[in-house]
Order: sequence, then C-alpha cells, then structure tokens
Amino acid sequence: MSANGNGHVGGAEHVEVQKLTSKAKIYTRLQELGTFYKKQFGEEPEFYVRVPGRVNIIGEHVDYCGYPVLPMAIDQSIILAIGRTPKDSKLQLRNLDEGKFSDFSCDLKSVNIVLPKTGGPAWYNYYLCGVKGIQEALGGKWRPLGMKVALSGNVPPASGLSSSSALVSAAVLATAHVQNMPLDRKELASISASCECYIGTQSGGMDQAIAYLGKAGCAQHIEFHPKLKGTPIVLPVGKCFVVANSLAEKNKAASSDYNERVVECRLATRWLAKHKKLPNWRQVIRFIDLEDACDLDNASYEKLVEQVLIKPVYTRADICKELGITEQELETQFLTPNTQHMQEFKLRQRAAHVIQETGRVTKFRDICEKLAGRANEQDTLKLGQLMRESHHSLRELYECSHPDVERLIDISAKCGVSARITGAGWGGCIVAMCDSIDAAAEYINVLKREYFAHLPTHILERYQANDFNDAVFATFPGNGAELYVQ
Ligand code: ADP
Ligand code: NG1
Ligand code: MG
Repeated sequence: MSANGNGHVGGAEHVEVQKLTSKAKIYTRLQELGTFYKKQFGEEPEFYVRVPGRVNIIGEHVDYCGYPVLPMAIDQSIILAIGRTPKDSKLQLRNLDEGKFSDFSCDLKSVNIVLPKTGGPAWYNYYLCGVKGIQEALGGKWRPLGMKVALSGNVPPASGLSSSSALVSAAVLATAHVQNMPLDRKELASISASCECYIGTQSGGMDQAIAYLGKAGCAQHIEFHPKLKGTPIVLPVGKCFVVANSLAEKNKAASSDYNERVVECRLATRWLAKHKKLPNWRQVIRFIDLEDACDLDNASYEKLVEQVLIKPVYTRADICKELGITEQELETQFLTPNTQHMQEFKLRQRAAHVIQETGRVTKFRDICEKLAGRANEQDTLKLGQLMRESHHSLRELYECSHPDVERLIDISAKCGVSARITGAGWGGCIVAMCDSIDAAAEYINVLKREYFAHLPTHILERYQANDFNDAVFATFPGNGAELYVQ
C-alpha cells in the first residue's frame, strides 16, 4: 500500500502511482516513448500510463449478456506519455507510429466523436471516448484541462486481443489522473466499458475489466452481475497458452457484425421474457436478467431456448407479431443505428451459444479451482475439450469465425492441441493450450512452417523480419493498468 498522487491510498483496489525506475518491466519502451514525447513537445512527460491487451481463455460473446468470462492480461499494451497544460484546454495527441496514425488536436471544451459512414473510426476517437467517459463521470466537476499525449501500442490492432479497449482504458486512466480523480480500478473499468460504446459497438465489459483487474500469474474469472467482480484463477501448472494471429484483421466498429449479434441476443431475451409473461419484458435485454427473474439454471435455460425459439431463422414479421410491436418500433427501439438493415434474426442459435458457453465457463473455472495449480491429466483433457467445444459453437452457432482462423484451428487439431478463436472473431487470433513450454515451442514452430510461411508476400515481408514472433507467441498472465511518474 502507498499513497498515490491524489492523496488516495493505493493497493490492489487502486491504480498506484509508482515511481518509474529502470526495474519497470517496460522501462525500455517507456524511455523510447519519452524520447519521442520530448521531440514532439520540447519537454519531459510528467507521467506514463500502461494498459494491457488481453486474451480471453473461454467465455466468448457472453459479457454483453451479463455472464462471466475468463480472460488474462497479456504483455502487449498501449502506453502513454502525458504532460498537463492546465492553462489551456487543448488535447494534443501524437502516435509513435506516425506513418500509420496522424497527429490530432482538439479543444477539450467540446469533445466531438465523429464516426465515418463507412470504414473504421479514426484512431484518436478511441482516446476521445476515454476523455468523454471521465467528463461524464465527473459531471459538474469536469474541467477542460489541457493534455499533451504521446502513444505507443504493440497490441496487434483489430485482432481480438483488445487493442481498442487498452487504448480507451489508457485514455480514461490518464484523464482521470489529470482531473485528480480517485483511481479506483473497478470504477475506472466501468467508466471505460460504458464510454467505449461511443465508438459504435454495444460491447460488454470484459476487455476494460481485465485491463484494470489483471494480476500477474492468474487469469481472472470476471463477473458483471450483480456487480463487477474479479476472482483470480490459477491455471493448471505446466500448461502454456499460445496466441496465434491469423493476420486477418477485423475492425469491430467498421462493420455491423458485432452489434448484429448483440441485437439478436437482446431480441431473444425479450422473446423469452414475453413468453414467460414478464410484465417488463421490453426492459429485459440480458439473458442473465431473465435467469434471475425466472430462477433458471443453466440446464433449464437451455431447455427453454430449445422449446421456445424453434425456428432456425426469424423474419422481421415473426418478431413484430410475437412481441406485438410495429416495424417502426422494432427499428427505433430494438435495433441499433448500424443494424437498421437487418431482415433475419437467428435467435435460437445465438441464445444456444450464449447459454452453453456460460456452462463451459463455469466448468472451466471449477476444474481450475479443483486443480489449484496442479496438473491432472483427466481434468486438463476436459479443459481442452471445453475450448474445442467453445470454438465449434462460435463457428457454427455464432458464425464469427474466418477461413484463415479455421486453417489455424485445423493445424492445431493435427498437432493434438486444443484451440479456439478468441475475442470477437471474424478474423483475428486463436488461443491454444499446450501441455508444457517445450510443447508450446514445438507447436509454434509447426504454425510458423505450416501457416505463417504460406502467407501472401506483402504480409510475409512485415512479419518475417522477426520470424513471426509478433504473430505467434506463448503468453502468461500479467498485471492490469499501471501509472508511473518520472
Ligand atoms: P481489437 O480486437 O484489437 O480491440 P478493434 O477493432 O476493437 O480491435 O479496435 C482496433 C482499432 O483500435 C484500430 O483500428 C485503431 O483505430 C485502434 N488502435 C489499436 N491500437 C492502436 C495504436 N497502437 N495506435 C492507434 N490506434 C490503435
Ligand atoms: P474485441 O475482439 O477485443 O474487440 C469484443 C468485445 C468484448 C467481447 C468480445 C467477445 C469490445 C470493446 N469488446 O472484443 O466485450 O464481447 O468481443 O467475447 O467491443
Ligand atoms: Mg476491440
């Protein structure tokens, strides 16, 4: 425990303000960013922020339904170097990767997030989400205090390792510190989760929660209901998790795919709530809320979905008839701005995935807790099976895989390695569980030979330089957000 710069007591619950020394794990990266900051702004930064990406081990596309997930923070992170300019209200943003991400500045008196009609949002909008989040949290106490910011990121973007939320959460932490707010981890995680919605995706809170609650050495079982809670989970001893990036990028805010799934889950929940005669069925939009209201368990929930949501595809007319609403109501009250075009809804498949995946998260957690870090062949085989079942469900019921991801999964299966797509999907990464560090090294070599060496030349050129080590690597649970002063 130590006092942070805001006069609050630091420790597990708070982001501690630490003195930057050469012992910091990412000292070299911070130094490099500090040098860039100095070149850009002509002075030293006052403080640094580091927020990690994450890999989700199991529990995909369930967070926005209120259900628990099991991610771990990874080494790759977004780092910021920040200086305050309290005499003006200007935000000045620079990215170390200047070729890809151009400079941005604006007046903090009017924060405006403008999203394009097509294509992904400009990178700085993710930072603005964070600023807006703190502005809203502070309400009348918000002051438009100027900030000079240099950013550097090595979380592969648009690949399911949560580069977006690392960026948004870093902006939240930096702005909170500039505004002299208490740096409560759970509060900052909740603010970060709510404000990322300004980028257009109606996400759950997994990425922002692990960004703040991550602890070295453990994965986290994260619950959102009735309130945010993280429980450290010791992974089976000896097992080694490997991330492999298909390199098929998918920017989640550039298409409607993610929100389509959210909309289908919300409609399925309302359909079931109406079937159960809940008077407030319109407001019941997360599966977990219906579970509470009707006292369902995982098995009875699955049965309810099977018995009530019988059609493979529902039309707009089907939904309007069942819910007793007009098409106009459907569009204005039930669909999001970017899902107005939806004609067909796969309520049965989406609901089945969410309920079954939730069952798998419980089983995975229970096995890890029973093993308490030990290795037991029978039990770890079950963990592998749960990961494979999760992937199968994401491909078949949730339809969020990608042909390149499937190639990675097929190669993994041939190696006898259990793997699944991680993150939102439609491209991006897989996470695989190997029996040991040596087995992981062997598996990584096979992937390099059988997948990465066959990529098109323009991609090969980018990754060959470091032998694809940025694209396929063993990963170990790391700490959540950190703040360093010079
Ligand atoms: P992910 O699965 O990585 O979270 P998203 O589609 O949600 O993917 O977000 C990716 C977007 O986040 C990028 O297109 C970019 O706008 C932004 N981003 C990620 N990393 C960086 C970075 N280092 N610098 C600037 N913007 C970044
Ligand atoms: P990625 O792929 O990192 O953008 C998204 C959501 C998560 C969760 C997963 C699927 C955001 C910020 N993140 O992750 O909340 O729903 O997909 O499990 O939208
Ligand atoms: Mg994201």
